[in-house]
Amino acid sequence: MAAKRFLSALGGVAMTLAALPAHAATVQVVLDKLGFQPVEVTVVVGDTIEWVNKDPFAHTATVKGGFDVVIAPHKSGSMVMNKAGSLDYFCRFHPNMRGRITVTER
Ligand SMILES: [Cu+2]
Repeated sequence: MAAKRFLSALGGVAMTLAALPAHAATVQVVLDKLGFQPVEVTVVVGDTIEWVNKDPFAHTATVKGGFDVVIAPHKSGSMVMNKAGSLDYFCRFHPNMRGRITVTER
């Protein structure tokens, strides 16, 4: 009886851990003076990238064939990274602005 109760409690804990993105983090990338800082970030599946634009003009974080986040001047924009892989992105308005996100499996 006690063992069964213990096992079901364990099951409950495991389910809670799986359901809760308890460790999901938000990683900030600052857009300042026409650059992404840091240029390269590594995150885990489920994490959010938040781009914080300190410039007085708009930027984008754009992945060819992928997402396109427009970040207004002095605002921020974010995107959840839900697939593992490597993403090269750039700003559509300033194509010299480039960055890379590496998303690893949890
Ligand atoms: Cu830009």
